[in-house]
Amino acid sequence: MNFYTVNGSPNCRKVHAVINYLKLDIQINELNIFAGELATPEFNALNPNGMVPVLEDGNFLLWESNAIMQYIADHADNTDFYPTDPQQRADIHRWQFWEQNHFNRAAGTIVFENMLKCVLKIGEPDAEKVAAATEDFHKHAILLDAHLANKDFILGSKLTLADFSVAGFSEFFDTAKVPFRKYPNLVAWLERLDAIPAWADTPSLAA
Ligand SMILES: N[C@@H](CCC(=O)N[C@@H](CS)C(=O)NCC(=O)O)C(=O)O
Repeated sequence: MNFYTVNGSPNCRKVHAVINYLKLDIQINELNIFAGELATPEFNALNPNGMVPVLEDGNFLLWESNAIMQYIADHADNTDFYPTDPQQRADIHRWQFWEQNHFNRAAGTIVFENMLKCVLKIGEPDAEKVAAATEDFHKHAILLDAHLANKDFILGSKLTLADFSVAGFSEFFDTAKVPFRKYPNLVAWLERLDAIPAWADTPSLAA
């Protein structure tokens, strides 16, 4: 299998961490977004959205980070990380939908406005967008913090795909002033993740 990724992409990091955690034999192909490598006809044939991550398994092409995480996790023997029990699977999928539609949509907007715009030299943060996304973030962080009150990980005592998905943007939270430090259970959970080598050693931005 081939994994196409861009250094600095939180959605790619999520997949890359799964590859490392499950020790999967998948070829990593790093693309340079600044050199236009996501805008070529060749890359468009892999993903017509022009986005990473992408997985290629023979003739099968898969985009969308959470779908890729599920697919590759099914190739491992580790049934704790992506259990086969239908309710546990549905629970993981629920959190993966939630992170894309709510938590990381809010966090990702703050990261884009407060950090990426500066890195990419494409203007100042839009204060109205930051304020709206921050309000939204608090709403979702309150829920996550309460959920994690007596759990080590999102599904309970064991690490699963859900944790890597929801934590996708976390390495940028401090730099981008995402107000997560108000939420002690959320902070403690991120610290537990950072103690897992496969997660900690797979940052979006290589040190
Ligand atoms: N929902 C998609 C989002 C993918 C996405 O936003 N990828 C970004 C990098 S994190 C990208 O490729 N951006 C390039 C562009 O928009 O031109 C997923 O989870 O895979």
